[in-house]
Amino acid sequence: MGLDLAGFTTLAPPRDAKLFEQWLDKGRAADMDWLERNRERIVDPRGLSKGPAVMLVVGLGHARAKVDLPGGGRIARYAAGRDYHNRLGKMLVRLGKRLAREGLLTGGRAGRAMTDAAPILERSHASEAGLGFGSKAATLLNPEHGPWFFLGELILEIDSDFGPSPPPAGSCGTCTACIDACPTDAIVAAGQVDARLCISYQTIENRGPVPHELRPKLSGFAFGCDICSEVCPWGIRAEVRSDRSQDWGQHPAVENLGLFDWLREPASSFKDTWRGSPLQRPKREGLARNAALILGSNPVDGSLEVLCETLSSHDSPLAREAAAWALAYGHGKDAGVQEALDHAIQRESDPFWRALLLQDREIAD
Ligand code: B12
Ligand code: SF4
Ligand code: SF4
Repeated sequence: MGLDLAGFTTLAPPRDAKLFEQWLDKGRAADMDWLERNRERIVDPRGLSKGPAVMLVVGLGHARAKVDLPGGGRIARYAAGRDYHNRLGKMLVRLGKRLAREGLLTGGRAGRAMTDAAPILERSHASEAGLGFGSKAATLLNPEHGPWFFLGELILEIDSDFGPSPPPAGSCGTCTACIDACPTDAIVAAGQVDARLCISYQTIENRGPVPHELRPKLSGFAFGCDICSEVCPWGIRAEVRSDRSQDWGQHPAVENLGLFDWLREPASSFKDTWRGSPLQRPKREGLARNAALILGSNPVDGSLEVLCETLSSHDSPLAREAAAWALAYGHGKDAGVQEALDHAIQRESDPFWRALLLQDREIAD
């Protein structure tokens, strides 16, 4: 059905449940409250089926070359084309229907199809289903696809006992390339990522301002981050061996729009512009924030004007504040910047945003 990897495991508590709970207890989930809310379900997913069932875990490759935006800045490779939640989700539903048609399911139809935003610990179940092995970067690595594959699951009532499978041969060995390369030191211990420090969290999931100390470290990533995958020897090998750019395509907005466009996108057209793309997730103001921060660290021809325009007239305080930081950090000595910042501070009545603007203003001094 076009899937690259598949394996069964029992519908049972994931092997890494304890590690997940420790991760939550240390606050490493940042503001992703849904993980805490679903703690019990994640730690024991047996409630996902009424009767005895197995979990079919599948993998879909997405390796491709790095994705630069026109005019500068980058996005995570997985996000360049079609949204995997839709594509993989549909594949799983089709697969479930087909298994049912062939009379293979005890209950007559497949149970829940899941990918990503589901209350289960996907990487742990996937390693038990034999799809890959856990790594120091926390990514699940597969010898053929490296870290470049998505995971999805289907709950199936089947009349046989499909137990866990051993993971494929491979390991990190003595390598520490991802830990050494992570610009924000987000890999706080082998296999443990603190989302609060991770560029991927900050540029995709965080709905508020990115902490000041992380802003200069985004390393050109305006959405997601691939650094720990790109430096991984398993990732480097897979990039060439299993390129999937043709299958996933490139969204027209990724192909044609640059960071200036992200800052200028009107609210009325945002949905149409980004329809079908994973870049919709941080919403219009999140993308504008990210664009401003990247331009602040890497000023280019014309960024001064676009950032001034954002600071004075964007309707989102999140975007305006990011533009203020970008102007102070990247253009602080340019004519008119300090005045523009003073003006923005005077106009801002909300104490939360005003305090951040004052902090930005100090950078320009
Ligand atoms: C929340 C989340 C995030 C958060 C937190 C990530 C994290 N590492 O915890 C943020 C937003 C930062 C994030 C980023 C990314 N994510 Co994400 N994310 C999730 C999500 C929804 C839950 C993850 C979770 O529960 N984390 C808690 C930790 C404890 O569990 P874990 O991440 O699975 O990590 C395992 C290891 O840490 C291991 N472990 C713990 N301690 C130790 C110690 C040692 C020594 C070892 C070896 C292992 C180990 O146990 C865990 C379970 O097996 C899953 C989907 C899902 N429902 O599971 C996708 C998922 C993990 N993400 C995915 C992807 C693609 C990414 C990014 C690559 C996206 C990008 N390019 O920007 C980055 C990679 C960052 C990284 N190095 O992990 C894929 C991973 C595919 C793969 N082959 O690994 C998933 C499975 C989504 C999917 N359906 O494909 N993500
Ligand atoms: S995704 Fe980027 S910021 Fe997050 S752990 Fe990997 S290298 Fe670090
Ligand atoms: S870069 Fe090295 S240590 Fe990190 S995940 Fe890849 S093999 Fe493991």
